Amino acid sequence: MTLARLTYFDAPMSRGEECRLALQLAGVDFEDHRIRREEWPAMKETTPYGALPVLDLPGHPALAQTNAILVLIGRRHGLHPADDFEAARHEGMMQHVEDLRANVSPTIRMGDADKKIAREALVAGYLPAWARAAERNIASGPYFAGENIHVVDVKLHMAVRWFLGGNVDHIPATIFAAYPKLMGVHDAVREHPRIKAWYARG
Ligand SMILES: N[C@@H](CCC(=O)N[C@@H](CS)C(=O)NCC(=O)O)C(=O)O
Repeated sequence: MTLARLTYFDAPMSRGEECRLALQLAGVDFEDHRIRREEWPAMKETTPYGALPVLDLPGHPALAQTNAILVLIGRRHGLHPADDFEAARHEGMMQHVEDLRANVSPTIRMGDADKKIAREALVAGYLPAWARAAERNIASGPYFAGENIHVVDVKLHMAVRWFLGGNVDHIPATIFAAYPKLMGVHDAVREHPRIKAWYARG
């Protein structure tokens, strides 16, 4: 293996897509290894933690856990702060996005009636509280820490994008519309030339 290889499901979503976007932002030439759902059961126990994404770098064992992957890419390519306190502050926000996933993802596997009840409760309570907390911790923009983009911004972008397409039943596409700093990070990442180039590649 001579290239970095990022393994994830074949969809532009969630933790895998944020690692792809971070690699693209970093200018890393990588193999975008996409697997089919049918391939996953046989592969699961071969991965470090039984989950994707996994990053393989030449000369190293496989690396898993999304935030660890993002921090490594960020540290190596100037997309994560060198100052240890500021880095920890970014990692706090990255964990905040994982907390969002931990609260919303269980509803994916619910039946329709339970899903509706659970998601309406999230819309009434958890999701606005999550967004208020995100908003309190974002600088004046356009990015989380101000003028410069970091891996945390990619993660916030993906969190907002999850709902923005209106594809999550019972959660309005506008759920984060009232939070200008959060939306601003989403938009600034979307408009970054390297991110635009990723989606323009066809
Ligand atoms: N804590 C892990 C969670 C990884 C995770 O749950 N990945 C999901 C896809 S986003 C997965 O592999 N699901 C299939 C499974 O758990 O079998 C991380 O941050 O990477």
